[in-house]
Amino acid sequence: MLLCCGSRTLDLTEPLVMGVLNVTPDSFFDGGRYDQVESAVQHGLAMAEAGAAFIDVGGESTRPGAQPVSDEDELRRVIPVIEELAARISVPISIDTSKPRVMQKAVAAGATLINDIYALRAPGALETAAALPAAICLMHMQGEPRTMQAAPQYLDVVSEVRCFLEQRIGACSKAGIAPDRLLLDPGIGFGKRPEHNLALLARVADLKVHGRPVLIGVSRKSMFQALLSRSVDQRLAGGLAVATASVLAGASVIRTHDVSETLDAIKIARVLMSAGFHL
Ligand code: 8Y4
Repeated sequence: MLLCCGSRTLDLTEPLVMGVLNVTPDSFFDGGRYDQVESAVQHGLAMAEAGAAFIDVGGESTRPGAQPVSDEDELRRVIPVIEELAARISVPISIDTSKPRVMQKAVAAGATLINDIYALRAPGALETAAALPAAICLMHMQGEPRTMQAAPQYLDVVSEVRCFLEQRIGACSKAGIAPDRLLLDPGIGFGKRPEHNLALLARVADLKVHGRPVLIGVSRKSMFQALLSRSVDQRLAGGLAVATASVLAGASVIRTHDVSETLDAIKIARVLMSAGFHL
């Protein structure tokens, strides 16, 4: 399975890790200040060093209840970090945004993957992404971040997510985006209750619509509060268990805050598969 990522083609035959680099004020960042740019860049470099295959730079919090930010604020946070990382490492940089102007400037600054939780549904996003030399992660979300966890509802969550991904692949195709640029994502925690998240994780193989690779992001998410009663800094083991299970079930990319630990878990999943493990 190949992913066209700007001028590069990535081989997704072996599962890869995407490291999360938040440059949002609710983590530690308010943008632009040299020391903050430098500490974000250092964190990105450390994740690349640890073996991340992508560094996902995000300037808008997508946690439930988070406040939206302006184009200008988001650009001020992400662009200096992307420019500096792109100058210093060859690891593909991903831009976590739904805003067309941020997509454009981030790709100009060196990003080669657009990670959009709205799956290019914002006005102008589809056309903008089509014209840029970058791969795209299409994620499913029911509702919007501010309210999505109020009352998630599905008749059949797996069919509905599959159907959504199918529709977005179709919209991409109509806009001139080749399928080899697409990565798919069920959006764990985005308008989903724990039982919806579990149903999707149990069916990762069914989410590979048109054979495209699937990304799974569970790192530190609130499903571990519900399942294990663990606070954010106590969710590593739960995340590794889900990463391992997802890879065994056919996931191609794991998005995580914990790169080296997740790579170890993936390595175990892979050697188990080589030893004959199958679901
Ligand atoms: C603590 C820390 C509690 C982080 C919650 C969180 C995904 C994603 C996010 C995902 C893709 C998050 C931007 C949510 N999750 N993009 N983004 N897939 N493609 N919450 O699952 O990490 S942010």
